[in-house]
Amino acid sequence: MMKRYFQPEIETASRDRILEIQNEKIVRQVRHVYDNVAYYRNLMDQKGVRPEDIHGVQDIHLLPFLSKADLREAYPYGLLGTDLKNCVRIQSTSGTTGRRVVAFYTQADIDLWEDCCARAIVAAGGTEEDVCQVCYGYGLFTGGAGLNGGSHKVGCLTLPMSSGNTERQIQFMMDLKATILCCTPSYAAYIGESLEERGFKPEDNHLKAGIFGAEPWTEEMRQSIEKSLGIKAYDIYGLTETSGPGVAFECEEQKGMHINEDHFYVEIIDPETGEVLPDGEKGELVFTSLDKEAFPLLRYRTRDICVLNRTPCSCGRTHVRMSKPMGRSDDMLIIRGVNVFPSQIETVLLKEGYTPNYQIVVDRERHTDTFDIYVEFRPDQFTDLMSEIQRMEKSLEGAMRTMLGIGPKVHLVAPRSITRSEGKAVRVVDRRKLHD
Ligand code: DLL
Repeated sequence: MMKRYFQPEIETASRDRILEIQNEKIVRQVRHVYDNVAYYRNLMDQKGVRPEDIHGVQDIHLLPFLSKADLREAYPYGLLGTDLKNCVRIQSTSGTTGRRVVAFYTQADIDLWEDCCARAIVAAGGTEEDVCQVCYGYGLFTGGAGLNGGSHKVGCLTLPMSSGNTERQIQFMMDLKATILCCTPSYAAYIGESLEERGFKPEDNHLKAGIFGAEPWTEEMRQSIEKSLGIKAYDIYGLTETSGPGVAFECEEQKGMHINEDHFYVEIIDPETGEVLPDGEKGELVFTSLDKEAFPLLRYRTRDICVLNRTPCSCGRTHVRMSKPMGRSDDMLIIRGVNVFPSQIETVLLKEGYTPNYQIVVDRERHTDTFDIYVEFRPDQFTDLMSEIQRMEKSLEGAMRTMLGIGPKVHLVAPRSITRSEGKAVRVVDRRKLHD
């Protein structure tokens, strides 16, 4: 039978009940952390906060924040909340941006994490009838392991593909009639493109839904993927520090992601002052894990910028919704003094009828920033008529200037000449850092 929720009693619990659960858990969790994590105990002592000062979530603001800098300082075992012998797994980030996070899990932690992913799969229409193709990376990255575990819990037939080898992805997808696709949105777009190249139409595959996350993507990108694969595309959010994917997920409304509030307490803060902001204001997401044993982070600053929405959702879930992250405070480029988010560029490209295949290159020449965007022609637009190329480039430059308040140099390049990603896309090459 089609289930609407994986754990209905908690996913549709009354707000009073959710608060009751959170209050109960936070008291226990702060005690657990204070007793077991010396690093955080020191931070609490420095701030003069004792576990008995925390009576419920209304007191969370008294606790110190944890940041990526703390994670680096405490690496690898400094934030461990239990004996290593109780841990059964680690997962880690790729460390491409210079941060390597190693997160630890007990079996109970993995169980709760997989529940969160199972909720996301059921929200996307997943049942035991489904064939769920997981092409997030397996291994240290949390994407593969998380969705794999969730898919098992739902009872889907799970295809543990991992990322890459697109030829094989397509063969399994078609031969085994995959109905749910899990991967990064940029890889989903690439799979769509590859199917089209092989002469498949959207209705030729059996997919009905996709669960895409791990990197920012726009509404325009959603529509483009939905069209090319003939599916409904759902967003999923999470980070290694909080277990992985499944902290929040979209329902059929596709208007924000429900945060699993029985496991994560969420705050939005002003990234400059650390002040807690009221719902509806844009700020940095801060999570407190309410029941993790091995890696129990309290008030962890994600650097992701977004807005919370507590209006009731027609899907029946009562958990608060977060907007799509509108970039990270550390993803923002400052070019000639102007703040530029890659998502703004993606929005313009898709609105103007281009594909989401682009790369931003920023450099510095004679103390001035240079700003170039490489964009692929669509195969049907491709021309070698110089005047036509220049006209298209100028037109795109104008649209970019209107959106960004700063004009890039646009270079149209041949279809498929920008390297495709199988995991998180590399959208920005900032060469300025090499000189400074
Ligand atoms: O990306 C976990 C994940 C795997 C999420 C699969 C969803 C699906 P990290 O590698 O630690 O973990 O990267 C976490 O990725 O702080 C966000 O900046 C970004 N991110 C994750 N999901 C989304 C999303 C995984 N849906 C960082 N939209 C986070 C935008 C996202 N950004």
